[in-house]
Amino acid sequence: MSDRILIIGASGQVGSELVTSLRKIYGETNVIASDIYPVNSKLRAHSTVIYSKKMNKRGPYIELDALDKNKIYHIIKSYKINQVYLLAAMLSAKSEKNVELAWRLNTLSLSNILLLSKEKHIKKLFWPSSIAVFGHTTPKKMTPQYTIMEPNTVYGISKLAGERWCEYYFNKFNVDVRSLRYPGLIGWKSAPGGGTTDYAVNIFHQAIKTGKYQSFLSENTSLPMMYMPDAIRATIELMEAPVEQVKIRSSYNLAGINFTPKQIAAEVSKHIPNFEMSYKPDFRQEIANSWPQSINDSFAQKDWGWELKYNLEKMTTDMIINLKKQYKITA
Ligand code: AKB
Repeated sequence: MSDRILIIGASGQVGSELVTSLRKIYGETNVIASDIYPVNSKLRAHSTVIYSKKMNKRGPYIELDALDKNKIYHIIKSYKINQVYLLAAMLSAKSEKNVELAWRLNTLSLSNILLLSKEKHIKKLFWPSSIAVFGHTTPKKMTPQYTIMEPNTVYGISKLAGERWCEYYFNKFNVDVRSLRYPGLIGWKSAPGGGTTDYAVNIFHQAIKTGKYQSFLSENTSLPMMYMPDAIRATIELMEAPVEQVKIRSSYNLAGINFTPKQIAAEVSKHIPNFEMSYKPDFRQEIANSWPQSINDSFAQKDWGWELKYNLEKMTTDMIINLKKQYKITA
C-alpha cells in the first residue's frame, strides 16, 4: 500500500507548501490536508470530511482541531493514514500574548499524536522544533547541536519540552518521530504567522508594494533564516531518510542563512533602488536577542546528507521575481 499522509496545520506557512510538495511525490489523494479553518481555497477546503477525487481536484482537506485526539484517531483509521506531519503551533511572538493557549496547543497536540504513534496507529511522525529552544545562556555563534538550552519564551519552552518528549517516545516505545529545529522561514507563497522572524518576509511585500519598510528588530540583529524551498526539501529528506540514518530523535539543528535587517535591506535595495528601511524595535527584539545568530548543523549533514542551496542573494532574487508576479508588477 502506498503511504497515506495527514498534515495537521496545513494552512500555515510551512503546511501550505509542504502539502503541494508531498502531493507531487505521493499523489493528490494520498496527502490529506487539515486545519482548524473550515475553508482554504488554495487547498480546496470543504467543511465536512471528504475523500472524493471529483469533489477535490487539488486533494482532500478536512477541518480539524489539532487538539481533537478522537477526530485525529478517526481520520487515521478511516483514511488508513501511516504518516503524520504535525505542524499546528503558535509561534513565538503570538505565544507571548496567549501564554496558556500557546502552551496547551504546542504541547498537548504533540503528546496526543505521540500516544497514537505509541499505540502503532501510524508508522512515522514529523514535528517541527525551532531555534527558539535556545536561550540567553546558549553560545550565540555556530550554536552546537548539544549545548545549554534555557529558553525564556513560552514558545521556546514548549518546543524544548516537545523535543524531550519526542526522544523519550523514541527511546521507550520505538516511535519513529523525526524533527528539525527550523530557523526563521522565508517564502512568497504564504504569510508568516506571528513569529519573531516575520520581518524577513514582510520586508519583501512592503518593499514591492510601497518601497519602504519599518523593521521591528534593530538593524544589527543577526538571526538564522532559511528560504522555504530549502526548508521543505530538508523536511522531506529527513522523513525519507532510512531509519538507521536518523540518529537524533530530539530535533536536528538546521543552519540556513544568517543575516541582519540591515543586510537584507541592502540586498533588497539591489532590486528596488529607492527602497527605504527604518527601525522601530518592539517586544520581539527581546525574543530575538535570546536566540542564536548562527547554527552548526553538522549532524544533519553527516547523518542524512543535508545541504543548503539558497544564500541571501539567491533567495532575495527569487522572492522578488515571484512576489512581483503575484502582485502583477511588470517593471
Ligand atoms: C518564530 O519566529 O517564532 C519562528 C521560529 C524561529 O520558530 N519563525
